[in-house]
Amino acid sequence: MRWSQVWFLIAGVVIVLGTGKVPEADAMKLGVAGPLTGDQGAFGQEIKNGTLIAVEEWNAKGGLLGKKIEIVWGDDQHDPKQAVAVANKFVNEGVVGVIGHFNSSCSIPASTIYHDGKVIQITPASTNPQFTERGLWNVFRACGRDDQQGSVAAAFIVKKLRKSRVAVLHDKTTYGQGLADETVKALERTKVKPVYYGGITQGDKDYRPVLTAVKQKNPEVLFYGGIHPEAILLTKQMRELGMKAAFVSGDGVWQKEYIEIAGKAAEGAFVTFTPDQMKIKEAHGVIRRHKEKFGSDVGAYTVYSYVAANILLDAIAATKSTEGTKIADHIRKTKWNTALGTIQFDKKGDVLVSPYVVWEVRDGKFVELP
Ligand code: ABU
Repeated sequence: MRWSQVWFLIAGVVIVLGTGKVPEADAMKLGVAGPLTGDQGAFGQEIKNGTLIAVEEWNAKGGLLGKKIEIVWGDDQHDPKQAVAVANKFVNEGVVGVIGHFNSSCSIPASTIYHDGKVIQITPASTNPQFTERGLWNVFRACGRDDQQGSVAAAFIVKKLRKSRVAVLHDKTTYGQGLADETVKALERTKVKPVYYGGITQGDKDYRPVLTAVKQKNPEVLFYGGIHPEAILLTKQMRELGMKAAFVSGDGVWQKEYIEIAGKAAEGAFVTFTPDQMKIKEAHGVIRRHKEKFGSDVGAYTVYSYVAANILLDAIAATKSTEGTKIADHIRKTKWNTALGTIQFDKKGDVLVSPYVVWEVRDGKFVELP
């Protein structure tokens, strides 16, 4: 052995003993992906914070199978191509599983890469049915699905608001158009046919031309399938145009930024999402730790991300294995006691129970309707 090699070895030992830090090669790598930056970054931050809290707790208890857990971040910027690049990077780096992505348009193409790499993927937030409808053994979601969410939105419009003139817009994404279509299907089951149906382009700044066309149809409700950045503009611009229609949307708009930026225009908007997490006693611990660590309340998908990470890490610990198929079998057959209450998965990877309710923006806050 040459002197340079001896010094290299000594330096390695000093680093490990001196800092207590586990060398990267010995860490258990967990992939966490979503729109970590960009206009949907607020949702990415929820995934980031929820998984960080989970991993810190695991590492404080000694890690996983004797190794520290290290998060490998993947910023897909809600772009399907970036998501595939992130997925390939994760598989090549040997992650033991993935929490993500946020957008269905990212989770779905990425899931094929994870499948081929035998990597488990649990999305905390992707609600498009196709994520779990393609027979992949490696996919799970902690959240519900848009066929459930769309039915609740349609029933609310028809039975609670008692409206039948419904215009439908979507952002042409897998989630946005998918949710719009599920809502339309459910509306049509009650014989309500949309007076307008069309797509907008994500990232545009002026939706007044399409809103003017919508206004001409005199709708009582504008249902929007999409995420909050565009919902902010649509809500503001429809009010600027004097449109009085109720604005109804889905979980992609259950975002504090929607209310903060849309301001008064958001008042009275309705959004479907799951029931108040503050009422789930098991969630109180992570909600409190989030406040202590980040100084803010959890968002829509923070606790979902925390739960998804815990299920994956628990399954690895229980099976004492990082083999994808073993972990997947264990996740499927286990009744999970989580921060969202008891969760069980079906064969496809969907949760057995996922209630949706309607929230209204009142005085600058989302308020769950009875
Ligand atoms: N479910 C809300 C938005 C994320 C997605 O499914 O694309």
